[in-house]
Amino acid sequence: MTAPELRDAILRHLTYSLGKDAGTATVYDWRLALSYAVRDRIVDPWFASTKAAYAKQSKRVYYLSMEFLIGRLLEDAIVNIGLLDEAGEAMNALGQDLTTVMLDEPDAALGNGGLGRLAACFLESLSTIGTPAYGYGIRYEHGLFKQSFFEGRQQEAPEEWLQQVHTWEFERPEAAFQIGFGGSVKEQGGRMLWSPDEAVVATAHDTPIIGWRGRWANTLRLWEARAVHGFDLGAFNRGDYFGAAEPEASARTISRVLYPDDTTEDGKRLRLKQEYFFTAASLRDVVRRFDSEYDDLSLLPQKVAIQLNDTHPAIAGPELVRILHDEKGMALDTAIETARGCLNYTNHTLLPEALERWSEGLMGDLLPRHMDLIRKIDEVHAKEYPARTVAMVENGDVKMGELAFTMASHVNGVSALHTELMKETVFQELHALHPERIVNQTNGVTPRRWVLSANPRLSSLVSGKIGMNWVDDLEQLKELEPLAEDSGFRGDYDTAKRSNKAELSNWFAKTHGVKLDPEAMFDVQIKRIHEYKRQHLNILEAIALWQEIHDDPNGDWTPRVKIFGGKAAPGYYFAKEIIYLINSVAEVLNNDPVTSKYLKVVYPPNYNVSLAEQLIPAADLSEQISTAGKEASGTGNMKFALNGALTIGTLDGANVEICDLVGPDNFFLFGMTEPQVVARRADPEHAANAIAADPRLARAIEAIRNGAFSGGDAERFKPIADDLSGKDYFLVCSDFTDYWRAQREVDAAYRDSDTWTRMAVLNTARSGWFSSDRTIRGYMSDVWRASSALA
Ligand code: CBF
Repeated sequence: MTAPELRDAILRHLTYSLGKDAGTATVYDWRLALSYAVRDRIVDPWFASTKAAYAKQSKRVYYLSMEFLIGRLLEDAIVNIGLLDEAGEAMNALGQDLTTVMLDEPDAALGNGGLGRLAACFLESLSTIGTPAYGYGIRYEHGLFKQSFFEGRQQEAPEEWLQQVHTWEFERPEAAFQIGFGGSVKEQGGRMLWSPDEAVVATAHDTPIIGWRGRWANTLRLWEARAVHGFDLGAFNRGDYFGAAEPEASARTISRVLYPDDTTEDGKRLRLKQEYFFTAASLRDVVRRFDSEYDDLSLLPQKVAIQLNDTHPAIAGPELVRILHDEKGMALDTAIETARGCLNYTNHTLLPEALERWSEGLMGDLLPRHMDLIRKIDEVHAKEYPARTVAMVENGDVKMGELAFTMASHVNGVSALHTELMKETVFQELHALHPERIVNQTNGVTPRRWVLSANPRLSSLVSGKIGMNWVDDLEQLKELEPLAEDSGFRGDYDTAKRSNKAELSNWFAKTHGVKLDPEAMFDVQIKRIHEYKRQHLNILEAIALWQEIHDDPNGDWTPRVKIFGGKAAPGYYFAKEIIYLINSVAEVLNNDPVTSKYLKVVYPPNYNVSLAEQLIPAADLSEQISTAGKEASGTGNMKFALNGALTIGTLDGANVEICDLVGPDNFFLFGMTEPQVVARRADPEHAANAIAADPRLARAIEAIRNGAFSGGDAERFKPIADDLSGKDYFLVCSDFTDYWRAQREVDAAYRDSDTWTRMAVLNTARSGWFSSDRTIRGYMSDVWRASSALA
């Protein structure tokens, strides 16, 4: 498509789809018109892909996930269909700026963090590779909350992405399934019949996901909950206006918000309803599609691979058994085997609080037939493995990890270390019983979004040297390795980074009124706020550094800006205290006339995918400082390394593989290893000993305790100071001294700009393995046994 053709298409949509005149159209109108024009270009390859999958009778992959953190879609689509230049020209011809128009799109924040963003990267890679696939999830009316700060504290407001027209989706009223809850189970004619006493309708909304070069498009199908009988006219006519709308309001609750607070019983009930709602609708859809092509259910595992993204859709095991056994009449044992042949489970965390458990009472009440089947599945497994001591139902709880494991053909971890720890800890016994089941699939990120689009300066530098094929085959970045020794290339690489930093500084000045010196090191920690991720270790180091600069204001300090970004779960008290502390420290440091030229702390609110796309290309240093053994993989760490930020990190998650690949000389490693962490924690005095051994650490904690960041109020951050010097479960104090050492090495390295750039180039050149295309190929061969339909 040429630029003039695209311009005409945009104008056509502006006029006939939106009913707007070019003279009065706003940026929003232009964005919608452009999106429709681009979407038109995707529909044909999308249809062709669907038809090809049917024609070839391909095995399909179904990715079931409570979260798809897809972010903005317009730029992704334009880039993948190769229309970036044409779109720029077309918008210019219409008197508009393409970037401004693209930035007008709200982020679709249908996820919390890594797990949801991984799902989005996987969808794009599946389409790039040409694997017939569907993503299935929930069309949340409100995605992850909007974060703001009031006097340094996190405030949460509802996210409203659907208040604007969502141009990418197609509603499918014909693809709707009734999903039941509660009720009872009775035997009828030798079969168990579940009669729910409550039901909602799951309605499909499809978004095409186009792969790189526009050769294949898959579907993200998100379910919305609606009432079976929408509006109660009788109640309305009686004057009961609220009652008339009640069925609709109550049904819609299910797809209203991402992760409702589940600290209350009602919250838990709603969350389990959400999980069953989208899983059941998706499985119905999968079986319906299968039935339309085949009439032999034993073929199901050959034609269908279902990936459970964490335990959230683990109810898929009993639900598929229920469909096969209760509805289709398959023998129970065969139904269990057939379901297992289709299902696979990814574990994303070993944190005990994140391993889901549902009380038998709740499960039995909401899903009585599933509760029976879970007990049956457990019995069958126990019979097969009589020496087994772990059960799926224990102390009145259904353990979803055990259920997912037992009902899966393959179970995977998301980095080499995490997978080994899974075998040794949470799934130790199940692994011993099924030693072939656990496989590793280290995470990856899509290079289209995270390098090509996010970092155009680096991308054009790379493409100018090695051509464009790295975008399909990221390991080709290896060809840049010799260029690390080429001073001309290093100069260009450095210029690209400096320009990214200058751009970010301008943005900070414009949107937050903060002036950042682009010459300073940009030291970035962006991720969910969690104790195990240890943002408090980072801010503690900032405090200690601030104190040292004060001691020697004329010292040879390396200017640094510490940039934080991330949201805390609304009910997570300690994480919110950490946010409050960071903002309070920032207030003091940034206004300190002695130190602020060397050290600043900034924390832009409402961290999301789009902000990550801005921050990562401008970062010099990537903070990956979790307590070893706690971060399953991380994916931000990969994005930073690809974009030439050096990592300061522990041997945790995929940091281990990053360090191996880029080389320990190009990585600032510190901290205890996982076995050392376990050993250290056994010493009840670990924090006190660490503080006693490091006066710098003692002084920094003392400053928090005595009110240096709270106007003298010693109570304000007492919980943090007490935790650090007391329990300190995540071993901030025990790792502080080595972190400080590594940070000073970072300072020294940064002062030698040429050496720093050489290290950065090597990070880019050696991180190509972290493409999500590689990860998806791994799943295809080791887990799904699926192939590309493009071959
Ligand atoms: O595997 C993707 C990511 O998932 C998490 O975010 C999760 O939700 N459990 C982990 O915390 C990350 O380590 C991991 O990269």
